[in-house]
Amino acid sequence: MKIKLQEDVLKDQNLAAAFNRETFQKNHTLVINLMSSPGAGKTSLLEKTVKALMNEFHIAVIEGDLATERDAERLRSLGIETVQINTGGGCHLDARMIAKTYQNSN
Ligand SMILES: Nc1nc2c(ncn2[C@@H]2O[C@H](COP(=O)(O)OP(=O)(O)OP(=O)(O)O)[C@@H](O)[C@H]2O)c(=O)[nH]1
Ligand SMILES: [Mg+2]
Repeated sequence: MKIKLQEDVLKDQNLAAAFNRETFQKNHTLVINLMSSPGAGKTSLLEKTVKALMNEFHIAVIEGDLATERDAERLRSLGIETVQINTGGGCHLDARMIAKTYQNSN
Protein backbone atom coordinates (compact mmCIF):
# COMPACT_ATOMS: atom_id res chain seq x y z
CA MET A 1 0.00 0.00 0.00
CA LYS A 2 1.27 3.44 -0.91
CA ILE A 3 0.68 6.41 1.36
CA LYS A 4 0.88 9.74 -0.42
CA LEU A 5 2.49 12.29 1.88
CA GLN A 6 3.01 15.09 -0.61
CA GLU A 7 0.73 18.09 -0.63
CA ASP A 8 0.68 20.82 -3.23
CA VAL A 9 2.40 23.80 -1.58
CA LEU A 10 0.38 26.10 -3.82
CA LYS A 11 -2.98 24.51 -2.90
CA ASP A 12 -4.08 27.51 -0.85
CA GLN A 13 -2.94 29.95 -3.56
CA ASN A 14 -4.71 27.97 -6.26
CA LEU A 15 -7.98 28.07 -4.31
CA ALA A 16 -7.66 31.82 -3.78
CA ALA A 17 -6.78 32.34 -7.45
CA ALA A 18 -9.80 30.28 -8.56
CA PHE A 19 -12.03 32.44 -6.33
CA ASN A 20 -10.50 35.59 -7.89
CA ARG A 21 -11.08 34.31 -11.43
CA GLU A 22 -14.72 33.54 -10.59
CA THR A 23 -15.22 37.02 -9.10
CA PHE A 24 -13.62 38.77 -12.09
CA GLN A 25 -15.73 36.74 -14.51
CA LYS A 26 -18.95 37.60 -12.64
CA ASN A 27 -17.99 41.29 -12.78
CA HIS A 28 -16.99 41.11 -16.46
CA THR A 29 -13.52 42.30 -15.51
CA LEU A 30 -10.50 41.39 -17.60
CA VAL A 31 -7.49 41.05 -15.30
CA ILE A 32 -3.98 40.83 -16.70
CA ASN A 33 -1.07 39.70 -14.56
CA LEU A 34 2.01 41.55 -15.80
CA MET A 35 5.33 40.25 -14.47
CA SER A 36 8.94 40.59 -15.52
CA SER A 37 12.43 41.28 -14.26
CA PRO A 38 13.21 44.54 -12.43
CA GLY A 39 13.53 47.39 -14.91
CA ALA A 40 12.19 45.38 -17.85
CA GLY A 41 9.66 48.08 -18.76
CA LYS A 42 6.42 47.03 -17.01
CA THR A 43 5.41 50.49 -15.87
CA SER A 44 6.33 52.02 -19.24
CA LEU A 45 4.16 49.43 -20.98
CA LEU A 46 1.30 50.18 -18.59
CA GLU A 47 1.63 53.93 -19.20
CA LYS A 48 1.44 53.45 -22.98
CA THR A 49 -1.44 50.96 -22.71
CA VAL A 50 -3.42 53.18 -20.36
CA LYS A 51 -2.94 56.22 -22.62
CA ALA A 52 -4.08 54.23 -25.66
CA LEU A 53 -7.15 52.62 -24.04
CA MET A 54 -8.34 54.83 -21.17
CA ASN A 55 -11.02 56.56 -23.22
CA GLU A 56 -12.50 53.26 -24.29
CA PHE A 57 -12.21 51.17 -21.10
CA HIS A 58 -12.37 51.65 -17.35
CA ILE A 59 -8.81 50.71 -16.32
CA ALA A 60 -7.35 50.26 -12.85
CA VAL A 61 -3.94 49.03 -11.74
CA ILE A 62 -2.75 47.11 -8.69
CA GLU A 63 0.99 47.76 -8.39
CA GLY A 64 3.29 45.48 -6.46
CA ASP A 65 6.66 46.74 -5.29
CA LEU A 66 9.11 46.03 -2.51
CA ALA A 67 8.86 49.65 -1.38
CA THR A 68 7.80 53.17 -2.50
CA GLU A 69 4.75 54.51 -4.34
CA ARG A 70 6.75 55.75 -7.33
CA ASP A 71 5.27 53.45 -9.97
CA ALA A 72 1.76 54.02 -8.63
CA GLU A 73 2.32 57.79 -8.85
CA ARG A 74 3.37 57.46 -12.51
CA LEU A 75 0.05 55.76 -13.30
CA ARG A 76 -2.09 57.99 -11.05
CA SER A 77 -0.71 61.01 -12.88
CA LEU A 78 -2.53 59.68 -15.96
CA GLY A 79 -5.79 59.83 -14.01
CA ILE A 80 -6.46 56.15 -13.40
CA GLU A 81 -7.17 54.43 -10.09
CA THR A 82 -3.98 52.75 -8.87
CA VAL A 83 -3.45 50.83 -5.65
CA GLN A 84 0.11 50.27 -4.52
CA ILE A 85 0.92 47.18 -2.49
CA ASN A 86 4.32 47.32 -0.80
CA THR A 87 5.40 43.75 -0.19
CA GLY A 88 8.24 44.68 2.18
CA GLY A 89 10.44 41.79 1.10
CA GLY A 90 8.50 39.54 -1.25
CA CYS A 91 9.02 39.92 -4.97
CA HIS A 92 5.48 39.10 -6.10
CA LEU A 93 1.83 39.62 -5.28
CA ASP A 94 -0.22 36.61 -4.28
CA ALA A 95 -3.87 35.78 -4.92
CA ARG A 96 -5.04 36.86 -1.45
CA MET A 97 -3.40 40.27 -1.78
CA ILE A 98 -5.25 40.73 -5.07
CA ALA A 99 -8.57 39.56 -3.56
CA LYS A 100 -8.29 41.95 -0.61
CA THR A 101 -7.34 44.93 -2.78
CA TYR A 102 -10.07 44.19 -5.31
CA GLN A 103 -12.74 43.89 -2.57
CA ASN A 104 -11.63 47.14 -0.94
CA SER A 105 -11.78 48.98 -4.27
CA ASN A 106 -15.28 47.85 -5.23
N1 LIG B 1 15.17 50.94 -24.79
C1 LIG B 1 14.03 50.79 -24.14
N2 LIG B 1 13.95 51.23 -22.89
C2 LIG B 1 12.78 51.06 -22.24
C3 LIG B 1 11.65 50.45 -22.85
N3 LIG B 1 10.65 50.41 -21.96
C4 LIG B 1 11.13 50.98 -20.84
N4 LIG B 1 12.40 51.39 -21.01
C5 LIG B 1 13.26 52.05 -20.02
O1 LIG B 1 13.64 51.08 -19.04
C6 LIG B 1 13.69 51.67 -17.75
C7 LIG B 1 12.80 50.92 -16.80
O2 LIG B 1 11.44 51.06 -17.23
P1 LIG B 1 10.22 50.83 -16.25
O3 LIG B 1 8.98 50.94 -17.08
O4 LIG B 1 10.32 51.71 -15.05
O5 LIG B 1 10.48 49.32 -15.83
P2 LIG B 1 9.75 48.44 -14.71
O6 LIG B 1 9.73 47.03 -15.20
O7 LIG B 1 8.43 49.03 -14.33
O8 LIG B 1 10.76 48.60 -13.49
P3 LIG B 1 10.57 48.12 -11.97
O9 LIG B 1 9.19 48.53 -11.54
O10 LIG B 1 11.65 48.84 -11.23
O11 LIG B 1 10.75 46.62 -11.96
C8 LIG B 1 13.29 53.15 -17.93
O12 LIG B 1 14.45 53.93 -18.00
C9 LIG B 1 12.52 53.14 -19.24
O13 LIG B 1 12.60 54.38 -19.89
C10 LIG B 1 11.78 50.01 -24.20
O14 LIG B 1 10.87 49.47 -24.81
N5 LIG B 1 12.99 50.22 -24.79
MG1 LIG C 1 7.69 49.53 -12.48
